[in-house]
Parts: sequence; structure tokens; C-alpha cells
Amino acid sequence: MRLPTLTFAMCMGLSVGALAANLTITQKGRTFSSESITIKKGGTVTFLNDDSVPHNIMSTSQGNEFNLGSQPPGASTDVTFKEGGEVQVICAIHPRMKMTVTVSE
Ligand SMILES: [Cu+2]
Repeated sequence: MRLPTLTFAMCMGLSVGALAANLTITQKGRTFSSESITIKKGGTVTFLNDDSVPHNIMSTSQGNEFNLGSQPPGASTDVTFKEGGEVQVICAIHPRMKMTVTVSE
């Protein structure tokens, strides 16, 4: 009985990945858990600080600007992406932390 359940779970995971409405990006070791993700327009990304230092996640990409301010370890904030296109997400504290959120129409 375990195998069909596992197969079903994997199929579900793949379909969710292709049409993701909600994803979680963690910050650990001063890096994002993914360099690039794709979500649907109107979808939400949860930014979770799973690190030992504060992070300040933000974007200046037009239509999807946000600034979460300094978030202590353990904090998480949801960001909804309202406009289609490529969104460059950075950490204002750690210049090497960069990722891209592609918002599909
Ligand atoms: Cu940071």
C-alpha cells in the first residue's frame, strides 16, 4: 500500500510545482533555498528566516515592489506577487543574496 501512496504524492508534487500558487523560500547560511522559482500571478511566497542572523528581503522590480524590513531568525512573512514578469529579490543586508521570482500570467 505504500508505493501507490508515494507515487500519488510525487505526482501531486510535480503538478503543484508546475502551477504553484504558494511556495516557501527559506534563508539559511545567508542564501535563499532556491535561486529561481516560478509562481502564478497572484500567488504568494512565504519568506522564512531559518538562519542565525537577521535578513531584510526586498525587491524594487516594478509592480512587485516590497520591503520586509529586518526580520529576526524564525520570522516569516508572506508576499503576494500581483504583476507578471521577472522579480529580482535581494537581501538589503547581504548583497550576495539574490534570487528571481518569475510570475507567470
Ligand atoms: Cu540577509
